[in-house]
Amino acid sequence: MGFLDDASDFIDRGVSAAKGAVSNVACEQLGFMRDFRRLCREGAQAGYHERNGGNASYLLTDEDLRAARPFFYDYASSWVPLAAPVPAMAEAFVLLTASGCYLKNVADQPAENCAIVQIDPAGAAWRAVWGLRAGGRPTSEIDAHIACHGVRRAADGGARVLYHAHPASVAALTALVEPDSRAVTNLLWRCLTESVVAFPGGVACLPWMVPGSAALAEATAGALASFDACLWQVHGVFAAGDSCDGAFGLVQAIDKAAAVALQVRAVAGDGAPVFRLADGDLRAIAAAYDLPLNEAFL
Ligand code: 2HA
Ligand code: ZN
Repeated sequence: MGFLDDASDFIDRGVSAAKGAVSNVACEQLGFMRDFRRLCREGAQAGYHERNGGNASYLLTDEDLRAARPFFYDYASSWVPLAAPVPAMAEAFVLLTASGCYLKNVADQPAENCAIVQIDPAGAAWRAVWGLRAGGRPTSEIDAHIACHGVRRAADGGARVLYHAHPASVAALTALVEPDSRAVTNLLWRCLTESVVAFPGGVACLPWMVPGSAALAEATAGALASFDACLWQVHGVFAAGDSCDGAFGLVQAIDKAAAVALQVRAVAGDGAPVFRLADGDLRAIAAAYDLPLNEAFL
């Protein structure tokens, strides 16, 4: 008996649907759910989610939890261990997209394409308390999501949203340059004026790793301790935000800069561009907007 069987078992009881009908509200209509559904729709419309590409998560606040709890199943799934314990996430509740789901379908069918999971008191396992109405399990990148929420929660009270997208520009650019965080940040900062405004701390860039692996989860959590976004070589980007708009906007800004860098490279070939932002320009923008520029990356 795998988790799939357990999930189908508790989901077949239809408890959530019944509760929604009685109160004439749906978990899907809660504010955090609506934001999350819109994030998935916007990401799909932006072309970031071919097939089942990409995934997202949202760390519930106490207020969200109070609003959502009445919709939770009476019988949660059985506990499933995480690849590595994340003590900072003990007892947290996290909304995640489902494994294999197409993000374009999340907005219309959240209960089938998402799960709310509860983390156990040791931060070592999760169980589904809502969603997955058609069975299945949360995203294959759940270990990266929980580990990253953990480092952010431990450091600064958390980035509510983690968003993994597949912009073509990021896959292409990281095929052309070494996965060096400083070099990649420089490229993105210097080819587009607003880049330094969107990510003054820079971006991390990891070498290629197997998607969904414990190694990728651990390395991404390490990167997210210091950066708001981490590029995965020839794969995509994993970004943190205080809101769905914040995480999505950051990915858009990285996508735009990566696309410009590629266009300049395609046109200029080996020739140097006529203009790139210099250190002084980046410092001037940071000073004008009072941004915490990562000087070590200049
Ligand atoms: O959810 O994008 O990295 C599918 C993926 C894995
Ligand atoms: Zn991916």
